[in-house]
Amino acid sequence: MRAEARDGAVDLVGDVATLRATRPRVTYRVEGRAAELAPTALDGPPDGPWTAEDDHLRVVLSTRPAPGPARGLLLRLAVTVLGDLPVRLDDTTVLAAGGPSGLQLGAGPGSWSLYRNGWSSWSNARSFRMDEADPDPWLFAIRRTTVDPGTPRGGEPGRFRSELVAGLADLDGGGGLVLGFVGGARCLSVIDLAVDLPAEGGATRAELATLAATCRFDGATAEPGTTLATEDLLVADGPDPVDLLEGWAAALGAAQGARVPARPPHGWCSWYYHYSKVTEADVRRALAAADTVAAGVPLGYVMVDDGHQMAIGDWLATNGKFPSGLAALAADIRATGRDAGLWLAPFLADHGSDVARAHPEWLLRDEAGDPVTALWNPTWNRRHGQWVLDCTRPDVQAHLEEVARTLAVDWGYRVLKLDFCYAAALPGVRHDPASTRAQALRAALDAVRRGAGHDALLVGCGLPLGPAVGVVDGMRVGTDVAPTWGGRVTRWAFSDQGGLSTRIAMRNTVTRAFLHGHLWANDPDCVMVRTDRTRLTEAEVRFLVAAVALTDGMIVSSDQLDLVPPERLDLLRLAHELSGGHCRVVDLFARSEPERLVSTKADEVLVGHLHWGDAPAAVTVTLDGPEWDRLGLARPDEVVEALTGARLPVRGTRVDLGVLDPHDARILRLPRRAPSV
Ligand code: 9PG
Repeated sequence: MRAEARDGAVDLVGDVATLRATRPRVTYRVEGRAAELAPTALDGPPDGPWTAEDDHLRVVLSTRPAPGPARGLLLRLAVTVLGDLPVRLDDTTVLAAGGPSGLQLGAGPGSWSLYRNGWSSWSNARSFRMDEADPDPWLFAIRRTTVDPGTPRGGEPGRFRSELVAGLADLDGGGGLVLGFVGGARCLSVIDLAVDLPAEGGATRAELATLAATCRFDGATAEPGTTLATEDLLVADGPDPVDLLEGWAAALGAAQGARVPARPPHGWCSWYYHYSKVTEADVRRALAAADTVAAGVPLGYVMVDDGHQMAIGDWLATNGKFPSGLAALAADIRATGRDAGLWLAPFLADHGSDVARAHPEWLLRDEAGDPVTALWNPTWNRRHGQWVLDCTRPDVQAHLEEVARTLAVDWGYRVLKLDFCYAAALPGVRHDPASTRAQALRAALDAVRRGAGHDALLVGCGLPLGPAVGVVDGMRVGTDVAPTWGGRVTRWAFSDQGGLSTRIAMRNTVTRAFLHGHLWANDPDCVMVRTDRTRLTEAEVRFLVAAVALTDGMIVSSDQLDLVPPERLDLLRLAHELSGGHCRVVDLFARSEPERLVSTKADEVLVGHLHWGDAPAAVTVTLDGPEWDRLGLARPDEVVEALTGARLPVRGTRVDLGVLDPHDARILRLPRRAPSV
């Protein structure tokens, strides 16, 4: 891709896609008044950099080739404060293309599919056709934990907002475009796409209205003479939009020093069986079972999830269900050769917590001076919502560091699950007026990392993606699984995003698979294989195992292990055996619920089929000739299906999987030819 100035605007010209007449735009405030720098023309040489200014700001837009295989362009906007008044920066739009000819890609919006990524771990990510609507969840409780309140969606058909990255595919021609920020520690960011749809009954075609990529400075104060730069925006086009998304993830991971474990961590977690009622005895029973009935299942850590704490915010004091205390329990877990893990929501504080009572000045407050409420969770406090710490305060950072040091270093909880982290990035009036919301969250995460030490394993949860890269080792990429699939009522109640639903959780596991190994190890959430206290069918358990194994995510058990039948424990073992490949979600853009996953390993290729449908269906896998060759596959007469053990005949390029139950899955194990030298 190359940038060319034309008539005071910039064109980004690629082989597959061209963005025309893009210009930057900045919204800001001076002495309380809202202003906008929206140049109608940019100055500068044909290949940039290009500038524009008003009385208060000068912007400089520069481009450079992106390193790595993406062959894209990196765009950056630098904003300098002119004059002698401080400026509060709001949105800096690095590029905005507009009008019907603003983006040339294939035959136009009628054949486009947009990959839309959500804000945090729990937020929805999937592809959309242009005539779809993408409203935020209507239920306040779900909206509050999954959506950035600073970037709400309007929800009209044809109006989309993706966070951090967006991909566009031309479903007819096959090519695509990615717009993604390759930094997330300084700014939260959004990509907006608006398409004007044909009028009811009218003959006009869908047309681009706007495509814009924006870094959010959240009103951060910039003093006169200072220069702030946006995160770099990668713009890349190419023949394969799935590859483009993965190329963006690789670029972000490299730019922000991602921590990627050599192999994804694995273990046991108390939450999805015991929930908040967990006791010390439950954890000790799991520990004993891990060495006996479940001895063949790799369980690297044993984690005490939510339910140990005296109060949200007081992480060093246990309640009566943990009589030995946290330090003794960690020592006993570690004595078995496993790592000890602990859940905490480090940036939250309950009304009744010691931390909130002792330090009311630590609480994040709104413009009116009232503490910001992050959520209301009746299992923690029926009467009050949870407050948030202002993590730009040095004393709060010192506190976070000390808590993490005590838990991870002094007591030995080498694995910390950091939950509800979005709270630290909520809008509010902060101690440090120069801090963006992303920087406030990043400072909070950095403090935890400093305290926990370089070797601790930090797993992010309820965490916006961009600021987490480079701090966390593992990252939840979807909403909570549940011992139920989640049918139509769930879909309606959660607006088909967020909430507690194995189906919705597994969709993100698949749609965010390309982040894995580039930004962190993906945590798809726990794999429940039990037969007690569950309404998951055997098919749904297979689906869960298949999705987690094919995407190579963390494999975390959350059953009462001594009650799990041996053949179900075998499924956990099988998940380990099947994982380890590089996953490609073939129909990521073609389907909102992708069903075809290809996991490539050294000696075999696993072809997975996920059946999302609510009715049984006959399924055939077809691999065309070039695909067999590209994957280096031997062409056996029959192949093994991994989840049922069936041997299935190969007929030409087709394998008949038979009739799949609702929410079932199959995995074909295709041996690769020995690599030719
Ligand atoms: C512990 C759980 C588990 C789980 C996390 C997270 O809005 N809510 O009230 C709400 C409650 C729980 C929740 C998300 C939202 O789940 O994802 O794995 O650790 O916390 O409370």
